[in-house]
Amino acid sequence: LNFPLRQKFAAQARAAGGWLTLPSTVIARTIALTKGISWILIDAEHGLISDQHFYDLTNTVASSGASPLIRIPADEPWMIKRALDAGAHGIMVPMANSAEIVRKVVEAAKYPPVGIRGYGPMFTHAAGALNATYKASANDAIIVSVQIEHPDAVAQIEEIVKEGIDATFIGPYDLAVSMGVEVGGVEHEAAIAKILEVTRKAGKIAGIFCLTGEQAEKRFAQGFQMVSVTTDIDTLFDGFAAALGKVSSL
Ligand code: 3PY
Repeated sequence: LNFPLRQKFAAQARAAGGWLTLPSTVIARTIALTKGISWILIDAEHGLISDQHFYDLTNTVASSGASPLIRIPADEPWMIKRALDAGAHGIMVPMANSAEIVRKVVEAAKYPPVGIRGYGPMFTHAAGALNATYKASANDAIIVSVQIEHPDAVAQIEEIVKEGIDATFIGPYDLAVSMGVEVGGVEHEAAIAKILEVTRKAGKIAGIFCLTGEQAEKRFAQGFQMVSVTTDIDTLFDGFAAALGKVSSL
């Protein structure tokens, strides 16, 4: 299996991603074909996407040259199984608030003897291989990322990064809400800096969600390696607002 996002990780290169909340293959392809995108997060936590859309979206993204990752709604092994069986190149798990949760996530994402993932890779076309060929390299190729977005996770970050994950991925908005602080305030940025430092010291990939190119540039410059630049729905809001902003007397 040869995943574009793995290639970025191996090259220690910046991995810029798009965020898909709408179950549209047209939108998925449009974003995936945008120069500079190496991964797309298919959001089944907060987006309108559900597992019946997984197969078409993963295949659209992968065939457009980017890695499809699926954000599942919660840290449930059966959700991890369904996302990976649709050929996702990786998963993102929200609210990974303890090392124990993270250990179970990793187990669910790996075939035995490493983990407990059930065998059903008949629809993993987006990963580039099926059945025995897929199984032979899935454990090494699949990207496991966990979201650090709660003070409990920040408190356990040293233990979390020792688990068999590839990446921590900060959800800055949830982190601010769960910490009870302002986005971009001193405590918020201190928590983000700590997660970044501990993750990188452990040799893992540090990721973070951003909503603009300016934010993404700042986070890459700080040392983050996997950064989203905006979302489909935010782009629509911003584009319409910008166009309407030029029209008077509305
Ligand atoms: C957050 O910022 O909380 C996220 O998880 C990104 O959607």
